[in-house]
Amino acid sequence: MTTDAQSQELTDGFQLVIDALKLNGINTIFGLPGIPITDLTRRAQAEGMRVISFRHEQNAGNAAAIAGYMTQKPGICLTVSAPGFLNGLTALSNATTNCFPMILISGSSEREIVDLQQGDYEEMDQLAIAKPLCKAAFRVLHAEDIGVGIARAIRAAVSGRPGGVYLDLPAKLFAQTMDAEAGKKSLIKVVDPAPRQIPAQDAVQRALELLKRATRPLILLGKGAAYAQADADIRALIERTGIPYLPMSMAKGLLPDTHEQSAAATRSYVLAEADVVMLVGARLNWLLSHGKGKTWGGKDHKDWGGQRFIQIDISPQEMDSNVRIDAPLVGDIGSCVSALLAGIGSNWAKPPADWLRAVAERKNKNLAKMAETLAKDPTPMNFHSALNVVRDIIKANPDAILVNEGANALDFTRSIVDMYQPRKRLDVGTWGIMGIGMGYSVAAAVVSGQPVIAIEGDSAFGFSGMEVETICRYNLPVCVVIFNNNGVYRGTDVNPTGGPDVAPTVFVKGARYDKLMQAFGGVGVHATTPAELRRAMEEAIRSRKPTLINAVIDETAGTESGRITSLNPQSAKKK
Ligand code: OXT
Ligand code: ADP
Ligand code: MG
Repeated sequence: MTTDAQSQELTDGFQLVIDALKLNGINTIFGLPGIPITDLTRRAQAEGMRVISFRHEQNAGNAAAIAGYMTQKPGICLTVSAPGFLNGLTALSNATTNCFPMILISGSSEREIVDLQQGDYEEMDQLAIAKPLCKAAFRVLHAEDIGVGIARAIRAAVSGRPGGVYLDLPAKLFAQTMDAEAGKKSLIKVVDPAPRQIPAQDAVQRALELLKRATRPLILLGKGAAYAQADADIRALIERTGIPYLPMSMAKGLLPDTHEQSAAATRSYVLAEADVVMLVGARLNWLLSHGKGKTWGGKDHKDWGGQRFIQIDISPQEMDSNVRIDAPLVGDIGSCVSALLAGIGSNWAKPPADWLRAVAERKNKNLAKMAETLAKDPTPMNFHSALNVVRDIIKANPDAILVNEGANALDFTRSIVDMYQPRKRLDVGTWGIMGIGMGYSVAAAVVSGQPVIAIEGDSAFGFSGMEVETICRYNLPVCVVIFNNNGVYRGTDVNPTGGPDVAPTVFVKGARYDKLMQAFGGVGVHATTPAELRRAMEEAIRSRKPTLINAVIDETAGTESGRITSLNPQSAKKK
């Protein structure tokens, strides 16, 4: 029934979801259609949104997560109920672990039936399942609450420590109608979604005093620092203090890896020897050996190495999570770094010359050793000779985005391929997760318009490989390079029983992944030498055509788990 106060026009749940997203500047959806969200994808496209359809929801979810990391706006992943939702959930959980803002929106089945467990189509209590795996989870039951639901999801994803948010939209909601004018008024344009968090002045002073007293200071840049987009101030902080810095994997390029203060090439030395370490958007988790033990110069694997820590992080709870933080600096990185810069002024004393000299000597020795290894051209091609090519290509195309997963294919790429710009290296992150490759590549190309180079282990690629069709369908400038060594870590394991099954880590030998790309109209190249690889990569960058290069790598060249062999449990019992 309409009254005088109402307009004649109606709107519905589908429309309100689209309007709420657009009102908040969100114009891209990564998803996979089906009941009950097929019409939502159609109508979103009709309303001018970019709707990127994937072949599996995990890849759409990974795309949303990395879009969030690159843009500071929550990436949206849209899925169907139960199985689609579960497929997206790994990505949501991974986004939360990595502090990337995203919103997983899943359609869900009829509440009354789900709650009585009467066996609805794709029945599942999705909200309850999502809750422990993400930063926040909400459900909207009424069309007039869609505006609030989306506003809450956006705020939860991007404010404070960013993370993944689940938004449950039951099928019935989409079809609900309401007065169009009232619907419009119910929407919320979120004001200041990620408010700055200014650090306390005494905390800034404490940090500066500790830094001033250091004789062997070190700055550690993590992906939180890259996310913060405070690039110029971070660079100024490093250059004005003259302190050597170490970039975590995804912070590579925040300052060019060729910067003279980078200590990346002498990681073990600086971690063990530093006396004061300032963490900027990096956690003391497994990737940093929990801030203690032999890596940090401790006597045994759990012993403190004697370092004093300053930690800049937006999350107060991160402090003391592994070792004592002497100077916690809680706030957003932009605000913290500019407060430090104000305190540092223009005549800050550089670190003692003997520390800088010791770091530089070791670094230059390692760089020279690496240059020697890279100059070799063995047959068959190995990780080093192939990556020497990738290194040159990125140097010549610093705008290109590098996606990277695998074990050896990951670890060698990280240390060999220099990055020159912020947020250009996207990889397996905090979990060391396989399967991010094609989702990240699609989103990186869609969000930035820049060429994407994905360096993939052959196992890693398999987790999301079907998305090469997606890459072809949207004609994205993605060049996938598969480091094909016939398996997980190596292709040389044998079945000790002599039985017909191959070893668990071994794949079909000599597989031709390039033909997979050709099946969808992309360019497929089989490369067995660095020269062939170089030609194919140069052509891919020039043409911007979807390309997959099957780079054949010596199957004996890798090691178990790459650089993290020691994490494999070793039983004292003899095999
Ligand atoms: O200072 P030192 O002397 O120590 O030297 C260091 C640097 O100083 C130096 N360096 C340099 N030298 C010269 N020049 C330059 N420019 C330079 N830069 C650095 O080099 C060394 C090393 O430097 P780095 O790397 O910085 O230091 P280090 O000590 O390695 O750092 C420690 C870490 C922990 C920070 C680092 O190693 C790191 O970031 N590691 C991440 C590891 C990771 O996440 N790995 C992925 C997981 S492995 C495994 O779990 C895999 N799975 C299981 C699986 C997973 N993950 N997920 C799912 C959903 N299911 C299953 C699988 C299935 S990997 C995998 C597939 C593997 O097979 P593939 O075929 O895909 O791959 P291949 O192995 O290629 O076959
Ligand atoms: P890495 O793996 O590179 O070491 P982590 O993911 O472990 O990085 O750490 C990133 C840290 O950055 C998290 O603790 C997160 O709370 C923090 N962070 C993310 N964004 C910001 C920001 N804008 N300001 C301050 N800290 C941030
Ligand atoms: Mg492999």
